[in-house]
Amino acid sequence: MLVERYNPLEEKILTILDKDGKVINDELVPEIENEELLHMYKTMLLTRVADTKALQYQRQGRMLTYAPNKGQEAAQVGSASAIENRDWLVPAFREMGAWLYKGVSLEQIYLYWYGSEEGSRFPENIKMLPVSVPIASQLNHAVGIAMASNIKEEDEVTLAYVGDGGTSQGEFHEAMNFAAVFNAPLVVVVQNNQYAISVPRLEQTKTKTLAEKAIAYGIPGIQVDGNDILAVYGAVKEAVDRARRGEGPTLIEAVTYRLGPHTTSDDPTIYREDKEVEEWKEKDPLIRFKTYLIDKGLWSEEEDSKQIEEFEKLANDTFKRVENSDEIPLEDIFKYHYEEMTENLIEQYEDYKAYLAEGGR
Ligand SMILES: Cc1ncc(C[n+]2csc(CCOP(=O)(O)OP(=O)(O)O)c2C)c(N)n1
Repeated sequence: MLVERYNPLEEKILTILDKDGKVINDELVPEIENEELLHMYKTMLLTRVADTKALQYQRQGRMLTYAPNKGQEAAQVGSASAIENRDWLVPAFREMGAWLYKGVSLEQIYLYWYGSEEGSRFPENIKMLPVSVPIASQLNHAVGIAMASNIKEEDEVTLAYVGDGGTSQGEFHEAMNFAAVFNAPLVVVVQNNQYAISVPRLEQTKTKTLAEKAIAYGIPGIQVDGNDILAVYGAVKEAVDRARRGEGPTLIEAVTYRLGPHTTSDDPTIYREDKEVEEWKEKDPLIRFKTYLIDKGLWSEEEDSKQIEEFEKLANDTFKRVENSDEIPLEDIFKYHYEEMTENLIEQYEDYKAYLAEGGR
């Protein structure tokens, strides 16, 4: 078992594909069909393209605040591809690859960041909760779902996400403890992207890893190279299988890096060195997986360029549809905070209406 072989207290981290896309742990390569490998790669690529585009739309004043995913695609797709349709996915807010993999459309994702709650209304067959911005609050919901699955004797597992910063919230501890005590079929993936806005991981906690926190809850924990999609998949799949067998929750720390800003309101050059970013670019999860697929004869640079063009067109067409959809009445923003609008809200609503009437956006 990977969780026994890679004890976080011994600072062991699971890597299968090295940064050049070469397999360094042959016997640990998970069994994944070729077609599935390609689907995983294409989902990562779509995430990269749609994410880059979203940042541009925001900079052009066409989108609200946006939280970029660049650099974290393997942690997202590698984990989401290890669950099945019947399983639940509980997001934080930086998992575009996982949402796409789960079947959420790009249109809905763009709608969400465009400010429409319609972006959170998923079709019935997609078992995913809406994006959760209050840090770590989603984890208690995730444990609740997993406990309910046990009570209802449903054969389903819940996969939940949180960031490195989120592990300092009270909700993280409550959720992990509840999950362990009630043997909930839950897998928590911590996307350790090294920063909680400007707070570096080293200032977040005194423990050497985030995975070792599992030990205090009495559950398995493992640290994986979050830029290696095969390692992420392998660890999450093992945890999902364990949960489905009724053996309770697992905590997985995917060590990755946020290559972009925290959100579009952030300037990361203030708190981190370009050199560090450059070093992490060398470990780009997308390039690593692409090299692996090309070496396996499953993909080529030509196909890659063509696919990028197709995805760029898809992103632009999708976003134009979102922009041109007239689905968000302005009053929605103000109307549903309270049963009746407060004086303050009425004033803000009127102000904003006037601003729009003058041609503002
Ligand atoms: C309860 C709560 N406190 C503060 C914030 C403001 N906030 C938004 S993102 C963030 C940092 C989150 O860091 P991390 O969990 O590492 O996730 P990342 O943003 O790096 O993906 C904070 C403090 C919030 N959204 N919710």
